[in-house]
Amino acid sequence: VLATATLGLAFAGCAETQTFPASDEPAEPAKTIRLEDGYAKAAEKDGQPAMSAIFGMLRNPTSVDVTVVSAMSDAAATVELHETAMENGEMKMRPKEGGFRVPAGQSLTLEPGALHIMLIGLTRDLPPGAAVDATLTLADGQQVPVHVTARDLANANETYAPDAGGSSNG
Ligand SMILES: [Cu+2]
Repeated sequence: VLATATLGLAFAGCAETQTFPASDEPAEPAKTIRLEDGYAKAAEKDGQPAMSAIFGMLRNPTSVDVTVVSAMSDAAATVELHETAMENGEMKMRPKEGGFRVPAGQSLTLEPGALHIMLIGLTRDLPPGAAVDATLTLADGQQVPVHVTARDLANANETYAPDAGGSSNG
């Protein structure tokens, strides 16, 4: 009789303990990527060109590969995921095919002259210190908010691939 009672208790306990063990970890475990040490290039709405970009380190603390497939921001009419590459002896940037893939447990650096989140057609001036918000969309549909601050970047003026460059507008 005693054994049967204990077994019954064990079952009941099992059914009630489906929750995760208590811990002191922050409420939000790392479920997806995040942008660390992010910043944007300070630029003017009526600048020539009216473009900026977001840089930083995309860190993926999860156990699965994560791919950023697109991005948007209220600071720009168009936001593209860009890479910079040598073309005919000139550094040019162009949309990164397939987006930004961040392998499980690794990180991907976005920096001037390399991968970056391009802001095309600025909707407002982005002076140094200005806040820039963006949203990254992942391959699985998740959306990751990004908050960065604009700063002066003297050496982040690249030529956008669709524009041959070199001509002066009158
Ligand atoms: Cu670009």
